Amino acid sequence: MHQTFDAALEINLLHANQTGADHNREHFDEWGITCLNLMSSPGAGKTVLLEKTLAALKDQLKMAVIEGDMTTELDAERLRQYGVPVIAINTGRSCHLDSKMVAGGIHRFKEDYNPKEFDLLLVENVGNLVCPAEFEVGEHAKVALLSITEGEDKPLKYPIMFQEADCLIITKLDLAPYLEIDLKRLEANVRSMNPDVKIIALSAQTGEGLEEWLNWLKSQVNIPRFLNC
Ligand SMILES: Nc1nc2c(ncn2[C@@H]2O[C@H](COP(=O)(O)OP(=O)(O)OP(=O)(O)O)[C@@H](O)[C@H]2O)c(=O)[nH]1
Ligand SMILES: [Mg+2]
Ligand SMILES: [Zn+2]
Ligand SMILES: [Zn+2]
Repeated sequence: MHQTFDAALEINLLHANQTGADHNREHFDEWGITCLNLMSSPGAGKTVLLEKTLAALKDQLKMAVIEGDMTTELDAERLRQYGVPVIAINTGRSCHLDSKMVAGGIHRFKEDYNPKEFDLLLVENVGNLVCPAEFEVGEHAKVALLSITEGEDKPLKYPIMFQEADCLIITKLDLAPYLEIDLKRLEANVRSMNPDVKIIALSAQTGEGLEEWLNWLKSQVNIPRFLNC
């Protein structure tokens, strides 16, 4: 929930958040961990995509997850079944993760594990198409997800996340035959604001497009054994 109605207050809030994000980034860089921040509306498919990702890459990459949810640990419990550390953060009334919450999570992670042994930290943000994009958490890249059931106009109506994204995942491609979505228009809407964004359309259900996502993900992880791939 937003606590800022005043522009000056909001600038201060974002400035304080940026200081925390810089702190987190120093940890990630010291540990040699790549951190990605996954963001979308509720239900676009973040947790399902993480499940597929953990299952596919668990023998290739050492991964951990920060799972942001307002109240429950339902998603965290789903992901723990893949045998990776999952740090659950409940945000209470807040509709996004901020850098201070993530700092709390990574400090807990550091107490229980040796972070230098890890390659990739995947952050699942709270389901919300607006606020998460404004609050850096120290991530190296932002991944926005948009399911095709949401409509091709959403990037124009909720621009910040789509302007900020390094990678846009269009999800639930298997549902295309049942909808009137114009995927070309959707892509053009995103490119009008963010011409260089990487766009990957996939279905976690059928597996279509998943390989492209996994390859992009691996390209973000700066570890020597992938340089020859
Ligand atoms: N048909 C279809 N359904 C999908 C796909 N990916 C996810 N879903 C369904 O969409 C619903 C929401 O998926 P989640 O992964 O829980 O979505 P989320 O973004 O993590 O949701 P929040 O954490 O609540 O924001 C579930 O019922 C999934 O089974 C897909 O590729 N195809
Ligand atoms: Mg989820
Ligand atoms: Zn610290
Ligand atoms: Zn908000």
